[in-house]
Amino acid sequence: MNVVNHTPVSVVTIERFIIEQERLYPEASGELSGILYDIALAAKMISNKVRMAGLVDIIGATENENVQGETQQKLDVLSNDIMIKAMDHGGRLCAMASEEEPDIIPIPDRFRTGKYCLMFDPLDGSSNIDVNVPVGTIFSVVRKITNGRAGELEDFLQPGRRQVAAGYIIYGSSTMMVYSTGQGVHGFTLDPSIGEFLLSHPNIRTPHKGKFLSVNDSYEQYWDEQVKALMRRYRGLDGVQQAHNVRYVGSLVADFHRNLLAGGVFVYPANSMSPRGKLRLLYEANPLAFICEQAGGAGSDGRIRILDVQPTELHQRTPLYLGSKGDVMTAIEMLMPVEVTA
Ligand code: AHM
Ligand code: MG
Repeated sequence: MNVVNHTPVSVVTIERFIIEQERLYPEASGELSGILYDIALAAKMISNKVRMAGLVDIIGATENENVQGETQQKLDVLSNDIMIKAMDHGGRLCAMASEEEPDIIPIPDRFRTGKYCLMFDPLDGSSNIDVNVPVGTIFSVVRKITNGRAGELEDFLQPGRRQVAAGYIIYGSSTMMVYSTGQGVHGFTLDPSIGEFLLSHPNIRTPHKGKFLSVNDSYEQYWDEQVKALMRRYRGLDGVQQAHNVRYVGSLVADFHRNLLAGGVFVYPANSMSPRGKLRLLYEANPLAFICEQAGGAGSDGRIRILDVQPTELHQRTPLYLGSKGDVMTAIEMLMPVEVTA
C-alpha cells in the first residue's frame, strides 16, 4: 500500500521569499515587496470568495457591462473591489488600472502615494465561474514616469519590457501565485489550513518546445490564410512538425499555467471579426509575456515581441502568441509579411 507523505513541500512562505529576494538588493526601498505582499493578501481574499461560489449568492451576471461591453459577473465586481481596497492605502502606488474600470483608479487623497503603477485583471476567465472552471487574477507593475503625486495615463502606457514585476494567481484545484520581479519565475501554493502561500515551484523554466496548443478554433472561418497555415503546422497536418495536443480551457490563466509548466503555446490571433484580437495588452498580454520570457519562453503579437509594443490606450487589445520559445518562433516565421519582389 502506498503511504501518502504529509511532510510539507516547503516552509518558505511568500513573505520570507520576498524578504530574501529584497536583501539581494541593498538599495531596494521595500516598496515593491510591500506591493507583492498586498497582492498576496488580496489573492487569499479572492480565493476565499471563489471557493464559496455556488454556496452563496456570488455567481452569475450583474446588470452592468464593463468598458469593453462585456457583462460583468458578480465575482468580477467583488474581485475588483477587493484588489482596490487591498492596494490603495499602502503608500506605494500612484494609481491603478483595472480591466473592469474605464479610467485610471486614483489613490484617495487621504492616503500617501508612491512611485509604482499597478494594472490588473481582477478575475480573468470569469465567464467560466458558473461551471467551476479555474479562473485567475493577473497583475503588472511599472514605475511612475511623470512628475507629481498622482499617476497619469502616460505612466500606464509604457511598453511591457519596463515592468518591474508581474504575475498571476490561479484559483484551480489549489490556489497558486506565480510572479517574477525579473529574477526568474517563482510559484507559491496556498496552504488553506494555515492561510499562507508556500514556495512550491522555485525558478520555473518552460520547455523550449511544447506539446500543447491552446486555441479557440471556432474562429477558424475568420482567420486569414497565414493563421490557418500556422494552425495546420501546429497540428502536424503539413508534415513539418509533430502534432501538438489541443487543450483549451478558455480561461487564459489556466491555459497559460499549464503550458508554462508542461510546454506549449497559447494562441489568440486577430480575426476578421476582431481585427486586434481579444486579449488586453496591459492586463493580460504584457504580464504573462513578462513571466513567459523570464521562464525562457516568448510572447509575440505575430509581428513583434509583446514587451516591445508601445501601448496607446488603456484597454488596447492585441493578437497573442505566447509560450514555448520554439513554438512562438514558428508563429513569427509563418506570419511574417510576404516580401513583394519586383
Ligand atoms: P475576460 O478577461 O473577460 O475573462 O476575457 C478573457 C478570456 C480569457 O481568459 C480567455 O483566454 C479568453 O477570454 C477566451 O475567449 P474566447 O471565448 O473568445 O475563446
Ligand atoms: Mg481577462
